[in-house]
Amino acid sequence: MTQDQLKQAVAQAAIDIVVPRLDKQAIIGVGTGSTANFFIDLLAEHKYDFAGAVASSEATAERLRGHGIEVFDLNSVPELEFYVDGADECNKHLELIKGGGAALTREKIVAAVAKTFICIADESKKVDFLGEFPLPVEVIPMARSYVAREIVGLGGDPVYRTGVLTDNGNVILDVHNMQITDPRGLEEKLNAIVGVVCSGLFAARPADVLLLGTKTGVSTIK
Ligand code: ABF
Repeated sequence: MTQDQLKQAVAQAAIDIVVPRLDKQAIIGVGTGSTANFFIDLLAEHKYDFAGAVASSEATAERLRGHGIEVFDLNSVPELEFYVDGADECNKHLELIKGGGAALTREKIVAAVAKTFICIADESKKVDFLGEFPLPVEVIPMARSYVAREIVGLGGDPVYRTGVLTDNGNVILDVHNMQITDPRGLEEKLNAIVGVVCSGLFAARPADVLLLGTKTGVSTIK
């Protein structure tokens, strides 16, 4: 199976969980990236069975609207039963690194609101220790150098992602060379640096379900 076929398979597995639980009032949180895009395209086949979606990025909002799915502002939504999104890395505790697509802050907000966060990923994303994928950190532009120095103090090697502004108008530092043995602790330390908007570590609020696409089928980790 190709990587795209694995992504397609996990997207379908998420559909199989979510769609039977939908009603006409339901609003679904939808993430960003190529795996999430497979999910969006499959979800479109059921667009008359639910009210609409909250998007974790402008790109996702555009794709949803392109399918005729209504996109809601999160502030007008009292609750989200599901949030479905991909990841850059995941471990067996369902802790994640996200933000390769620079949408980490909105993704973390939607994940916080959702009752059930379903992460969909192909097996290349599964690691023993998070951190081989450079950890994205969204930063207020004027704090970039200060935050970078603080991250060096934590043992990381931050690299400014040039030419990228987030949907929130901020910049991204990608932190290399960190083997993350305590994801929750590091998430807390990063959150405490003034000027950090959000880190791509999803440990305080990990996924609830991980659907991992492998060559022998989709495995469900809870
Ligand atoms: C988002 O999309 C991100 O948090 C992560 O950066 C990325 C994964 O993309 P893909 O599914 O294309 O690998 O969910």
